[in-house]
Amino acid sequence: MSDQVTVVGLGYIGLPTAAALASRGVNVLGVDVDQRIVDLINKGEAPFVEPDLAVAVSGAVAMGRLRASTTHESSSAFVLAVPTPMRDGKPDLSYVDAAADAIAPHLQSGALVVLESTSPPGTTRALSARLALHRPDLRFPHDHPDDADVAVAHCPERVLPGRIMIEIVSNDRVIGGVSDRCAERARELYEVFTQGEVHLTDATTAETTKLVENAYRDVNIAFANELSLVSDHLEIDVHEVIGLANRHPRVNILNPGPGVGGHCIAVDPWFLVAAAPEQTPLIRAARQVNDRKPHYVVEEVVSRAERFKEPVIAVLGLAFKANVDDLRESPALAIAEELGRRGVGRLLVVEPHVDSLASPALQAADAKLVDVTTAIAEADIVVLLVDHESFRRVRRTSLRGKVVFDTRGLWR
Ligand code: SAJ
Repeated sequence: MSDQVTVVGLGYIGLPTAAALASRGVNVLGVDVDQRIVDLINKGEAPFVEPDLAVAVSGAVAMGRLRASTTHESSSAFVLAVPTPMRDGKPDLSYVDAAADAIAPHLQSGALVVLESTSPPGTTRALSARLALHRPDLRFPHDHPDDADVAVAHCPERVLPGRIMIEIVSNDRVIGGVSDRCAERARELYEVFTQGEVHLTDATTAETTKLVENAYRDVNIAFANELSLVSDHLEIDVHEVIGLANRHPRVNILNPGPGVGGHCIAVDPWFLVAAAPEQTPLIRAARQVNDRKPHYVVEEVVSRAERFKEPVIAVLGLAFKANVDDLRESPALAIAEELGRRGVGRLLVVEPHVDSLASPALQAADAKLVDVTTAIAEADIVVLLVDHESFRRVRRTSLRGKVVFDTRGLWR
């Protein structure tokens, strides 16, 4: 069997993982269904913005350690990093199933299959069973824990967008094997590039641990967001309240914002709710608190706009969080679009990480993408939605005479 590692799915997790392995001298085949992504990578280019990724990809491709393809080959290990979204209130595992079906014909005795995608409890065992259906000639660990031909494990990604290339190496990893032997086998692969500690457990515990990490953050952000509503109601400054409360040695409250976005924190807690609906009222409530926050922000802007005849509204930031170009599941984008749909006023949008407004709702509202200085100069109302570093540098004097709605507390 070749010593090649295949990484399936060349997105925000798969490509950095492929580059990290390749940079340690592993021969990596990256497989993706998107020909455009495959072509870019083979030219040594990264298809999305992430600090240090482009240089890692171009180096790995130039060294001949990383190549991309839309088709599979036999490999000693397969790492699945495909999306696991929520669809119609349920985890959608169709991409995991499709990846399993695609790699099954290429499995040989001794191969390792690792699921990195954030997944509901039980997914890795089900993956083993699905592979077994395709390959009755091989023994799989859900049926043969001690003498399987193929090892199957879960190693959830835990990297923070914006810091992926650092965290992919430095974070501790949790590896859950369908059997103990599977976990040991996966450890060998991850120790090639991981400097953090590698912790072994069973697959269901690893799956649940990952969901718990993101639910923990979601619940804590929801607490901060709820405090922002309480403080508005009491007409006090939530950031001052939190800052003072955090002076207590055992209190560490997160930052309120316009809502929770991205494809992880806003999604993963639902996997826990789906797995244990009766046991998760708190996690569900936190999701609802965070999901309601963008609507609250819209209503607040609408009420501030009422005193202007033809209000000009500057919306600062569309990304789902600071210093990234990722607009997926972004509360800031949702707020800007809703303001556009409601026709609240003339919209001036600032997002330093994009060069055009692709959103049909913003186009229909005739929103203009402008720089921050122009937006503030022309605006009656300035709504800060994302705490991008460049917004921190805005001169406070330029805000004089404007109605300022700073949802992140950046300009306090
Ligand atoms: N947010 C706040 N207030 C805060 C912190 C965050 O409103 O105090 C908002 C952000 O603006 C953003 C959302 O929450 O809209 C999520 O941002 P984030 O930075 O908390 O997390 P993600 O989604 O970029 O990455 C998370 C990370 N998980 C944890 O920190 C527990 C990362 O380590 C995971 O690998 C990633 O999810 C993932 O892929 O699951």
